[in-house]
Amino acid sequence: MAVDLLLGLQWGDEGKGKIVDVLTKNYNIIARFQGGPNAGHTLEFDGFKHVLHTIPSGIFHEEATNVVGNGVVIDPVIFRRELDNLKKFELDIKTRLLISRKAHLILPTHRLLDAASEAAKGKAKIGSTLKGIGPTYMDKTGRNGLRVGDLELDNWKEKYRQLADKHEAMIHFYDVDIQYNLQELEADFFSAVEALKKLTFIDSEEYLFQAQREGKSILAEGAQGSLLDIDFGTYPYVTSSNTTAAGACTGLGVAPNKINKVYGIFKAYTTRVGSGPFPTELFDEVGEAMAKVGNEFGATTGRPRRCGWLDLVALKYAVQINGVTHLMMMKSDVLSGFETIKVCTAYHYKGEKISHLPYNIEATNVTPIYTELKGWAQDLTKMNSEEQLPENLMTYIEFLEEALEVPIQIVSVGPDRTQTIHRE
Ligand code: 2SA
Ligand code: MG
Repeated sequence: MAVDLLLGLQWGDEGKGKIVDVLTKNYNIIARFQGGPNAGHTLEFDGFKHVLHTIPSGIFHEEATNVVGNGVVIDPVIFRRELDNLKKFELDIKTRLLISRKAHLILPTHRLLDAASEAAKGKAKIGSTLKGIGPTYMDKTGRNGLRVGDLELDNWKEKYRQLADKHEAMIHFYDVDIQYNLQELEADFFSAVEALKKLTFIDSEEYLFQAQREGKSILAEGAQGSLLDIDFGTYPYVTSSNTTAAGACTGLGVAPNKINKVYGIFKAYTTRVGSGPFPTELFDEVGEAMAKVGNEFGATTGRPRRCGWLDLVALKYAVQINGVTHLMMMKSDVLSGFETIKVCTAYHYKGEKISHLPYNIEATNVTPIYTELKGWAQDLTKMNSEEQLPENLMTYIEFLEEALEVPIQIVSVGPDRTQTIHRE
């Protein structure tokens, strides 16, 4: 049985959590392969709104097993909080949630290092979520990291101490004013580790080989978005993992030839949280309206998200990098009421018109060239079939499909599970 992927094609917050939740009924296993508590996946159903960070978005479906893969980084403190928030749902976490022994742990000092590094950068800061993501992946590739599997060893605290002491020296090196009480942070960390140890640790790659052999279906759930990919994103304003399709291979141990469908999720417009270039960003009332109607605030940090028109140049790039086979357009309802809808179809770049993503997409380097389409005024949120969608929205959809050369299979018209239109 093959593995399907679900990935964000922009700068994150495309609505991956909602779609995984909608698709989960078709899969036996939902697996996260990268990122960690920097992610905020929002699910809404039965009048409930729930935000997940590290736990896969299939957790609310009784039949699904959820795997936190080797490519993920876990903060035991945040993980415990996530589990506490799930208590009211009375889920059988021990069997429904499996954690890779090879996943790396975020230490309290990783969070402090993240804060110190950002403070030291001043204006050039990445705008990270301050969850310790960058420093943890640095220790992973630097071969110093502490992994979930280490917690099963007697001497893990020695390894912890060594690493944390080194981090403390590094924090001083940054010479910035970071206030913290390490003893308190560590007490919290150690008690959260004990809670984590009560969960089920597995050799996840082996588990997933077996599952495939037994014909089980697997959905790999991406976090953040393709333009935040460490290799292909707007470096250095990116996250520290591969958010694109290849990341699912390394973050789960899935072979490339086992990947079947690649679902690419995008918003009908664009948002970005944190620093970094964003060619179609709007600084006017149109951008403000998108932010307000779309409730564009970070699901993890609460930061306001920057908003702008859809950037087809960037989207096409993401479709190609990931080999997207099915597109899903989210938050179409937010665009209702604009007289004109603009789409960036090319950039002005060094006196030329280009339709690919150049090395540098800073505003000083590229200017978006827009195609204008007619907007629609109808409220989409109660619509439940393609036939009901306004003609101008259908024109928008067809315009995008032609440019991207991939069909748009789902059009989302609201945050709830039920506000999802499936197209033939
Ligand atoms: P980090 O913390 O090192 O991964 O930050 C590096 C950059 O990656 C961006 N990033 C994100 N962008 C959008 N959504 C994310 N998740 C949260 C959400 C973010 C939030 O769902 O809203 O609540 O602020 C996410 N995670 C990381 C980040 O903004 C930096 O630009
Ligand atoms: Mg999010």
